[in-house]
Amino acid sequence: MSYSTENIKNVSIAGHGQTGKTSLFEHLLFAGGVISRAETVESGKTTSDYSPEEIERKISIHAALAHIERKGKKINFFDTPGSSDFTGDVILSFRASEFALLAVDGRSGVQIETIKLWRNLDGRNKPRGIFVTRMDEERAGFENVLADVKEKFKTGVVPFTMPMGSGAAYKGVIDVLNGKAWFAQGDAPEKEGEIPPEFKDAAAAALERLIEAAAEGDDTLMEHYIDKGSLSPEEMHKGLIEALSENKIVPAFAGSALKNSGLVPFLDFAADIAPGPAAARDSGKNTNGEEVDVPVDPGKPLSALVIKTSYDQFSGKLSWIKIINGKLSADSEAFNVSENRKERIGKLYVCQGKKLEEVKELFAGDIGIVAKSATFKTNDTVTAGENALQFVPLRLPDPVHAVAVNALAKKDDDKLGEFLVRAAEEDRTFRYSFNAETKEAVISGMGELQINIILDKIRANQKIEMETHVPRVAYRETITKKAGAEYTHKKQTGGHGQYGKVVLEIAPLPRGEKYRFVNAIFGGAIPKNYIPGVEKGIVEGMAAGTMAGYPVVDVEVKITDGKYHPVDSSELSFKLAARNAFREAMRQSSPTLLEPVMSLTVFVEEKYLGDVMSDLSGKRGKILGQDSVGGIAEIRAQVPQAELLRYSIDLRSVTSGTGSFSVEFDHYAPIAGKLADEIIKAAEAFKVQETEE
Ligand SMILES: Nc1nc2c(ncn2[C@@H]2O[C@H](COP(=O)(O)OP(=O)(O)O)[C@@H](O)[C@H]2O)c(=O)[nH]1
Ligand SMILES: [Mg+2]
Repeated sequence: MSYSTENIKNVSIAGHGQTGKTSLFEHLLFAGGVISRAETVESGKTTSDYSPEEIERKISIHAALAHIERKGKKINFFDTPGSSDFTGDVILSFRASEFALLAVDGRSGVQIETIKLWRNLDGRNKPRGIFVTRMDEERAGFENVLADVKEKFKTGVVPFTMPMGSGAAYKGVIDVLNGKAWFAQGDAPEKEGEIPPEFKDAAAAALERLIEAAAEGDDTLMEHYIDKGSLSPEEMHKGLIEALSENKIVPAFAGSALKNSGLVPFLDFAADIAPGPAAARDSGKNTNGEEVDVPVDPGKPLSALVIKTSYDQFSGKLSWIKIINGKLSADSEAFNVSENRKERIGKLYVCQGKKLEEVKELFAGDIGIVAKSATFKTNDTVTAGENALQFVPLRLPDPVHAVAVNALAKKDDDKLGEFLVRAAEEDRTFRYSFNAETKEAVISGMGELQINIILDKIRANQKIEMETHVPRVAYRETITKKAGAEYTHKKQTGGHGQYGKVVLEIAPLPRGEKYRFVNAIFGGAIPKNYIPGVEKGIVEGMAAGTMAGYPVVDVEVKITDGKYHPVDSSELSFKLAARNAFREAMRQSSPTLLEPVMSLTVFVEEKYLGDVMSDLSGKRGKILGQDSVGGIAEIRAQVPQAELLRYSIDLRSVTSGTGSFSVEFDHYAPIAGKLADEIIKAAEAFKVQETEE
C-alpha cells in the first residue's frame, strides 16, 4: 500500500547500547498490529536484528526499517545500533527521519552515546524526544532521568506520558495530553482506563506543563493561555505540533517494552503530533554548487536520495531510497544524477525488517527499497530527468581505527579486495584503500568491533583466510636549514652521450606549504626545454627522502645555475642531475623526520578521567582542554598517530568499554632522538631502491 505525503511519519529510534531500542521497536510493531508476537533479543528472532551477525552477537549492527499504520498514518520506524562502531547507520536514519526518539535506560540515565547522538541532532536542528525505557526494572526512575537530561543538555523536557510506579510496582503509563491511563497487561496489549486517584495530581501538574509548552509554540496561543488560563484540545495540538517542528520542546515518554507498556500512547503521539515530512525540507546543491533548501513536495517531479545499500542473500543488492519530491513508480525509468546515467526501476518495495513487500509507488516523504539497481549507490540523487540538484550527502565521521590486511594466499587478494569494496558500499564509515606509500591494503572504520565483524563475515562466507596487522604510519621528511649542491650527470657511451649539470639551493618552507619550485637561471645556462626535466628530477627526489625514504615536504627548491652540452644533453640527463643534486643538498640541510599528529576528542565517565589522562600522557599526548558535564568528561588532545593505532582497544580497556572518541588528522610535527632512530631503522628494509636509468 502507498501513502500520501501528509500521512507519512519517519521516526528513528536511537540511543546508547542496551537501552532497549530493539525491544521497543519489536513491541511497537506488536502494539501496532504488525506482528502477532513480539520476540526477545536473546531469541535472535526479532524483526530488526535479522542479519546473521546480529543473531550471532545479540546486538544491533545495521539500521532496520519497518512501518506501523496508526490513525491512517504510516509511521516508518528505524531501529538503529547503539555502539559507536556502527554510527553510520544511525546517521543515515537521522538523515531520513523528521523525528528522533532517543531511548534512555530508566536506570542509568544519559550515557555517552546519548550525548554524542544529541549533539549530532543539534547539528541537524532535528526535533527529538526521550523514551525512558525499562521502567519495570528495579532502580528505574523517570524523574531522575528527566533531571539528568535537563542538567546535561540544558533543556527542559515535557512529559507526554509518565509512569505509574516503577520496578515490581510498575503498572503502566499516563497519557498526559489525552488524560488517560494505559495499564500494562504483560504479554497482552496494554489497556486504556481511568487515571488512578493516586496519580491524578501528578497528571494534572504534567498537563499544566504541556499546556505551557503548547503555548510556547505560537504567540497567539500564548495570549489565549494568559487570558483564559487554559487551551482547547485543538489549540493544544496545534501549539505542540508547532513547538516540536521548530525544535522548541523535547517530549518525554516512559514505558517498558517487555511489558508492552507506554507504546500505544507513543504511537498516537507519532501519528498526531510528531513532525513528518509534509512540512520538512531537505538540502541540496544546485548546478552552480550553491546550497539550497528543498521542501518535501509531492507535486514536483521526482527527486530522491539513496540513503543505504545492502546486500541480501536472496534479493541481491537493495538500495534504500527516500523520496523528497514527486513519486517513484515501479517499472519506470529514472535518472541517477550522481552517475549521470539512466536507471531502470524494476520492482519497488517497503519492508518490515527483512520482509519485503512490493508496492507500485512511493510518494514524497516515504522510504522504500529498489532491488537490483544497476547504478545506485548510497548518497546518489535520483530524479525524473537530467540537470537537477544533488542532495547533500550523509555527513559521516572520520575513521578512528585502521588495520592493514592481506589474504594469506596471494590468489585470494583480488577476491578479498572485491568484498572489502562491497563492505565499504554497505557501510560508508568503513573504508578500504591501497596505500601506495606504505604498500599496504588498509581498512579503516569506527572501531575494532566493526572491522572484525566485516572481516569475520568475509572469512565465513567467502572462505578467505587473511591476516591483519597494525598499519604503517605515513611519516614525512623535511629540512631545517638552507643548503646548496651541484651535480653533473655525465655518461660517455658508444653513440650519444648524456650530459647535464644542475646547481640548486634548498630552503625550508612553513609547515604545510609542501613544495615550491623556483627557476632562477640566468642567461640560458640550462635551456628552457630542459627545465621540465629538472623539475621532474626534483619531484622524484622529494618522493623519497634521504633519511628513511619517506616523502619530503615543505621545501623550496631554487635552480641557480647549470650547464648543458649541445649534443649530449637531454631531458633525462637533467632529470637525473636534478634528482641527485637535490639529494646531495638534502643531506647537507639537517633533515628531520615528521610524524602525523592527530586531534583527538575523548568522551569518558568522570571516574575514568585520571586513567585516561595518564594514558594519554604516556602516549606523548598534549592535552588542549577538558570539559565536564554531569559526570561525563570530554578531553581534547593532540596525540601522534603512531601512538593511536590501537587506541580504540586501549581506551576500551581503560574505561571498561564505556569510553568513546573521534580523531582526525591535525598536522605534521618533527620527531627526533631515539624515536626517530627507530623509525629510520624500521624503514631500512622498506626504503625505495635507487634506480639508475
Ligand atoms: N526488564 C526489561 N528489560 C528490557 C526492556 N527492554 C529491553 N530489555 C532488555 O535489555 C536488553 C537490551 O535490549 P535491546 O532491545 O537489545 O537493547 P538495544 O541495544 O538498545 O537495542 C535485553 O536483554 C532486553 O531483553 C524492558 O522494558 N524491560
Ligand atoms: Mg538493538
